[in-house]
Amino acid sequence: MSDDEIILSELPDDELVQQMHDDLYDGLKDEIEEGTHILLGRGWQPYEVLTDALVEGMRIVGEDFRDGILFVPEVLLSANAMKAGMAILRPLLAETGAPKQGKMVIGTVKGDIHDIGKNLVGMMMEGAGFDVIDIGINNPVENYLDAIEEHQPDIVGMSALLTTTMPYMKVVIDTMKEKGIREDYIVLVGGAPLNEEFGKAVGADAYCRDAAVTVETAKELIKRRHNVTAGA
Ligand code: B12
Repeated sequence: MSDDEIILSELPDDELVQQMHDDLYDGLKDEIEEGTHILLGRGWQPYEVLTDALVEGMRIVGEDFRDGILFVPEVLLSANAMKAGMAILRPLLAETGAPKQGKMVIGTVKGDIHDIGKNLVGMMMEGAGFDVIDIGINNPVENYLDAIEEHQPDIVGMSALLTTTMPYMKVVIDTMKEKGIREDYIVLVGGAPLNEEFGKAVGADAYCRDAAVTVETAKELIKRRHNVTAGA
């Protein structure tokens, strides 16, 4: 059977998810949108669609990008297809009616244009009841400072996907220290090349390996902060 004869809605769940991995790999936006709708229609939770179909698909893309099998133009198409699926899931994830938790400013650091992970963290945080101010990609320290001043968030989140851009997180945190505002905010960092040790080394409150961990960590740190304030 050739590819164009595949009718997504006729595939059982596991084959459909497999097909979505292939379609994400091939950057087929319409098919990813269709597959996302079908899984939701079958009662899948938005978070399951996100992780099992989209994030897992992007993981495979990442491996072949790393191994020189896929190149930037192809990965861009995959990223666009993934974003189309995420756009369908976003309002559903935000709809949980969770009580308000706090405010987060999030952005990708200077020199770095990767935004899928950041967007995903933003979506999940919104779903958990946080107001999220997304300052986008390629942010110099001034952008973080401006957003902090304007929005007075509880949390500042920084994303970096490149080993060459992740040291910039320290520039932002050190500048916050110089201005005497570092301790006023919870700073969370994330992105594929980071780890816990790096998070500590740059002076963040926590490194979070994925969006779900970010939500849990954010809630925990906010709670701790409130307890400290209440006890003071
Ligand atoms: C998609 C992609 C691209 C797309 C980006 C499209 C977009 N709009 O984002 C395009 C094609 C543009 C691209 C470009 C490049 N890329 Co690229 N890219 C990727 C790829 C395949 C997937 C990234 C992704 O979206 N993952 C899916 C999301 C869901 O995962 P995530 O980002 O890790 O996010 C999760 C966590 O990390 C965490 N998290 C993320 N951010 C934050 C923030 C906070 C605050 C918190 C708490 C948590 C958190 O939670 C997220 C959700 O669970 C990765 C491979 C990989 N293994 O990561 C390479 C990768 C990151 N890219 C790489 C490279 C080299 C490049 C280029 C330099 C290639 C080139 N020659 O031009 C350019 C750089 C452009 C630039 N200046 O930024 C390398 C980096 C290598 C390194 N050691 O630095 C990687 C690792 C691929 C590889 N192995 O070679 N890329």
